Order: sequence, then C-alpha cells, then structure tokens
Amino acid sequence: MKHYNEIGKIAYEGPGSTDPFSFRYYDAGRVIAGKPMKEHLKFAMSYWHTINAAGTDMFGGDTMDKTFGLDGMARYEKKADFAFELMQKLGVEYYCFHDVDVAPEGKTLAESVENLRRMTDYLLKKQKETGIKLLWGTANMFGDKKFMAGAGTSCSADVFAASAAKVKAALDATIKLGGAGYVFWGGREGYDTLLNTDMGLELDNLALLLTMARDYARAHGFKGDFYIEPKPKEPTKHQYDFDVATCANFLRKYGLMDDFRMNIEANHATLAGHTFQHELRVARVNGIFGSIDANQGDLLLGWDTDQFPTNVYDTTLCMYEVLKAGGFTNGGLNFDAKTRRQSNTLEDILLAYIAGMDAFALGLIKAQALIEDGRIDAFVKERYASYETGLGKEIRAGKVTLEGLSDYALTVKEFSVPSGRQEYLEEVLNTVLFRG
Ligand code: XLS
Ligand code: CA
Ligand code: CA
Repeated sequence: MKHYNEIGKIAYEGPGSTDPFSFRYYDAGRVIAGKPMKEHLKFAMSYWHTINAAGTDMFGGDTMDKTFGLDGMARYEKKADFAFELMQKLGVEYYCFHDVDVAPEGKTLAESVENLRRMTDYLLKKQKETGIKLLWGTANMFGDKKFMAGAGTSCSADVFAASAAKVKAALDATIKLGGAGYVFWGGREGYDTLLNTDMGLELDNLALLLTMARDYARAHGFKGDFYIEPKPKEPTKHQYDFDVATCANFLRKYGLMDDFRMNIEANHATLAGHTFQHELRVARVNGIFGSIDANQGDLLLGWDTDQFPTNVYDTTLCMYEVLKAGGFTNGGLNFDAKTRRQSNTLEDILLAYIAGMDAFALGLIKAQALIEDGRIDAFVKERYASYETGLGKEIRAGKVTLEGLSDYALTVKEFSVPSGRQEYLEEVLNTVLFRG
C-alpha cells in the first residue's frame, strides 16, 4: 500500500474500485433529492481524535506519534498544517475542536486562554487559504484535575468560575472562526454517588452556565446553534445529559429550547440502551435535531469505543431520519471516531475516513431509495389510518372528551388492531439495501 505522502486527493472511482485510496460511494457532487451529496452529509473532522489521539488505552501508551517532533506553539501549528492538508486530501469541508486540541495548555488558565487566542489567528489563516469551515467549537472541561467534580456542576464556586472562563474563551474562538455551532458535552457533569451530591443545585448551576453562555454569544454576534451532546455514563457513573429525552426535559425546564439542539453521537446512543435511530427520532419529534457525531460502538463492549462508522444499516436509518428532519442546517456529520490502536499509520487515518464517508454516502443513497420505494412510509400511514376519518379524526383534533369516548367504546363489540408486520418491513429494508 502507498505511503501517506504519496497519496493525493481522494477521488470517487465507483463501487468497483479496488484502489483503497478512492471513494466507492461518496461522490461529492452527485445530486440526491435535489442536493449534492456533500451538502446532505457535511462531513467534519474531529481534531481530538484525528490530530491528537495516539492509540493510548487503559493498559498501554501511545502507538502513534502525532508530535511531529516539535513542542509548544510550533507543534500546534504543525498539527494545524497536517489537519488542513488531510481534510483537503479527503474533501472534508468542516472541522470541530476543543480548546485544548488546537493550542498548548499554559501553566495557568490565563496562559491557556492566550495560547488559544493566538492559535485561532493561525486557524483563521488556514481556513481562508483552504475554504474549510468550523462546524463547531467546544471547551474541554473534563480533563484537568480541577474538573474532577464537574465544571458547571462542580461543588466548588471557583471551578464554576473557571468553567465560565473556559466557555467564554472557546466561544470567542468559535465566533472568530465563524463556527456554525457550539457544543456542550458534560464530560463530568454528573455524579459517582448520590451520597455526596446536591442534584438540584448542580442542575440549576449547569443551566445558569448554559444560559450565560447563550446570552454572551448572542450579544457577540453568534447566530449558530448551541448543542447539548447526550451521553449516559463515562466518565461519571451517571451523566446529567443521559439521552435526548433527558436533555429535552432539562432544556424545557430552564427555558433553553429555542437556542439549544442536540448533537447526537451513535456510540452514546447505544451506551444509553437506545438505537442511534431512536435518539435521532426523539430529537426530530421534539424539534431539536441538530448535528451528529458519526461513529459506532461495539455492542459487546460497555464503553465508548468511538470507532469509524461502517455499519450500513445504521447509516441508512440515520440518513433516513436526517432526510425526514429536512436535513442539516447548522449541523453536520462530525467523525468523532479514532483509528484502532493497531491501525497506527497515517494511511490508516485516510482509510478510516474513506470507510466512514463511504458508509454514510451509501446510507444516504439507500435512505433516499427507501423513501422513494415508499412501502415503509405507506405502511406507517395505513397503520394509523383510523385517525384520518370519523372518531380518529376527532381524537386528533382534540374534539373528544373522556366521557364521550367511554360512551362510544362501551358500544364496540370487537376491537381489531392491524398486524405490525415487523418481519415484512425488515425484509423491505433488506430488499432496498441489497438490490442492485
Ligand atoms: C466524549 C464526547 C466528546 C464530545 C465533545 O465522549 O464524544 O468528544 O463530542 O466534547
Ligand atoms: Ca462526541
Ligand atoms: Ca464518544
């Protein structure tokens, strides 16, 4: 196989291609349902995994070297050069980062904030040179030891203030770089035991931090979306942003539904005991679908493996929900995924992105085929047909009373419910996925 430096821009060569450094399904300009593939998919690179993660696991150190033999700011400038070159090779037009991914941490918080400010000048220059855009920014408020008891939910008021400083600096960076979104993933916003936890106080404080962030960013011209990224556990035993339904309840309670949407990660959905499609559907029906962290977990493992997504059933059902939600506005598909510990060459990064991008391109093609096929939509419509006329229509219009319904029901001799036909529908899905 070719070495990373010998590989140019990855081209679409079609499903028959055996060149590992080509796309078999992702054809950026191909129009599907009136829009080019690249606009449907809006692929983004995650800085933390792609540019920083070095293969470490709980039992062993790095298997990859991403230091470029440099230290300090020089290392981070080199990382940025590599990041933008990689995105250009892949035709990935967006990226996402945490503050600590793109700039070295200083000895003090003040130094770290200044390093970030300086590095954003460099990133802005790279963005202008390449046309690559920032999908979203965020602050890492889980790695440093001061965040051991949380950030917005810390028992320490000083740490709450440090969190505000980090969010402010990351918002300034996001706004300066024209980011379309800002993510809150509550890395340690949860608890390990209720024996030491004032849950009501912690949730109120978290909402206050989010509200202040919203007000600050809006006052400084930010027009994009704020996202909460649900995850049920890891690193804390229970994370307050457990799943989409829990987050929706939190946002409603604190009056944040207009500004916040969901950034849904596939691996987090399965950790919560849901399918990826379930989380997308819950967001869609609550009007808070926003962005996606594209990856997959391993269902035999109970942790967040952040693998590149290759399961076409999942990508198809994901893109089905995205199409039904009307597509992305400010959001996109961020590959929050890392190459395996043993896939430790630079070529592996390209191969991983190609696999993920092709899996989503194929998912998009198949999701649109599923919609055009029409059998599933028609089945669902027919299944609920009793609500389209007569009594059902009145129920939907809210024109019934409990007594009225009771009077009617007591006259019905036999109640009939149509078959759910699950196996038939699964066969339809297979047919659409695997026909020509
Ligand atoms: C960790 C999360 C994290 C967020 C951004 O599990 O996926 O990487 O996406 O803080
Ligand atoms: Ca994520
Ligand atoms: Ca994850």
